[in-house]
Amino acid sequence: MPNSTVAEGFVPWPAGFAERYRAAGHWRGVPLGGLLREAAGAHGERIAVADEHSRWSFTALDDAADRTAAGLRSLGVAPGDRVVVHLPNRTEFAVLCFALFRLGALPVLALPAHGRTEIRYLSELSGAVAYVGTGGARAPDGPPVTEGLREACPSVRHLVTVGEAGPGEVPFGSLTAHEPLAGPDPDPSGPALLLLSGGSTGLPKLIPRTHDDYAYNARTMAAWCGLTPDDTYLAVLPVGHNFPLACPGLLGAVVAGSRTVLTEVASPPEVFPLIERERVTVTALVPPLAALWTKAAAWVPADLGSLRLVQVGGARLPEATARALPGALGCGLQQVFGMAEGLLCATRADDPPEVVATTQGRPVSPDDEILVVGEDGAPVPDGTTGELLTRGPYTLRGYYRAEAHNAVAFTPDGHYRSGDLVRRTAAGDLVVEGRVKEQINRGGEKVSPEEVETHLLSHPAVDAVVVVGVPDDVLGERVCAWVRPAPGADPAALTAPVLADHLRAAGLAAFKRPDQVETAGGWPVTGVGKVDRRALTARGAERSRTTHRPHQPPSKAERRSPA
Ligand code: OOB
Repeated sequence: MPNSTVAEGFVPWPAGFAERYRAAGHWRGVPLGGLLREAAGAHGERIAVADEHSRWSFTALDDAADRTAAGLRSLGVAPGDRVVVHLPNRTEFAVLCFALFRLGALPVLALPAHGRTEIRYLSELSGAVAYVGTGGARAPDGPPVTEGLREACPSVRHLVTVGEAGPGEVPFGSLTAHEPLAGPDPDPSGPALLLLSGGSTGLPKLIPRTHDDYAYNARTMAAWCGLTPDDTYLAVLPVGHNFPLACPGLLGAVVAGSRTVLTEVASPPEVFPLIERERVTVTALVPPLAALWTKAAAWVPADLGSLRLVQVGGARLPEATARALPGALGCGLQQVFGMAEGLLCATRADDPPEVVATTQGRPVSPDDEILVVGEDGAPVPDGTTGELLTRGPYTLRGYYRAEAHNAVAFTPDGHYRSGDLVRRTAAGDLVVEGRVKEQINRGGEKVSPEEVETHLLSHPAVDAVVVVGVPDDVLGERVCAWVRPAPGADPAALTAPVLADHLRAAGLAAFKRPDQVETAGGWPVTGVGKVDRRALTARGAERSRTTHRPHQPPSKAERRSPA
């Protein structure tokens, strides 16, 4: 029986827009499972996905998806149900997601780094009926991920395990032992999956992506990157993230008949030999990884000659890295400014090198509408920085089950307020200049200050806390916690490792742990009485300069500062 709650939490495009996107050929009415079916027809025995454990042809993946869909159905997973997918970069991720697409159930895409807290939150928010992971007892760090999940979140009826299943867990492999599912296709205009947002304020939200819009997303990016069946795409970023999943990523590769290699390693000594062995042609990186690979090319012995395109996105790419990367890795660079909410901007292979080095490109669809507006909400001229608002054929019209938030996150005419500050050049390319949203971008990983603050507040020695992002040479930004010690607590005991342990025990992802901790008796407030986060960011940067360079005499400004 279809689960009506999916539709209840989903905001569709107004009918006029939907008609326009169909008429333009953007929305083809083919569900995501159908993309794999088409690829199996066209590319049959060619390899579709591979990792160090297994390789699947398009035909074999297509068949496994049908069988796994039947296996999930036999567990009681029904069309419209949500299933938390918490898997590393392994081929099982592809088998499972296509099985869920076939069934019309929705993957809720968690990241491998997520811990018990995030998994519970996502399960509750989505009302998930099942969780698929690599075994609750094998949390990389922190408490077992699935410990108490079913009790805390009674909608979760099944724990499915890739690898060795523990007591009460269903082995993933047993799901494929079923006869292929023969059922009706899901409605292509309905939601197909739920992506996790970085969060503009408060806790991360769920982003519904429909079959139609996500297929268009993947197809458009595959074309933008010129993917063909001769390409091999390397998924090195966590494939549950929109960038390596569909920009063009795994889905774009399936659409184009390219091969996807999934890997759990990212460090040059491990991944460069893999690129050589698999003859990888295209991959996607975040800026810190792009900088590391660029430097490592000089000292890691491997033939990277197969690489033709490296996409970099998720956070601001320093210009120096953008200029050095093509020469060092011997390939083209594409800057990508994207968001799980939809809009994708990217540079193109035929752009002048200057544009590729200094801009984040332009929207990839002719029907992406963008507005750059000032504080008064009115559009600003090209060359002036303002907030980016957008709507289009693959940009959401509302977060899932978030009515109150949607009222502020969207304009009345349906533009999504990205929270990003951009400038449009005369040629129409966008340059990301900053943001207005309260979010920390730690090397592409998004951290909600409020979420970290909530967890730090539960530490007995913490009386009050404010979390900000401080500029960092390697990460772009690091997580800095300003802590006011509780009365009687020893400020010297409130170190980064101590707070990290607290967050680890709470089951929060490692990338949210403060890299820097500063103590203070209070903080500056703005004219309207709110915490002055900008001042705390500046102070955090200043403090780290003074504490991390003990051998340098303090500058005049530092000597004057009371910090
Ligand atoms: C990608 O998606 P999300 O949802 O993790 O994060 C989106 C946010 C953007 O709103 C922006 O604040 C930031 O990440 N961002 C960039 C950027 N690309 C993303 N900031 C500066 N420069 C860039 N190139 O991060 C994402 C999704 C699809 C493709 C690529 C990245």
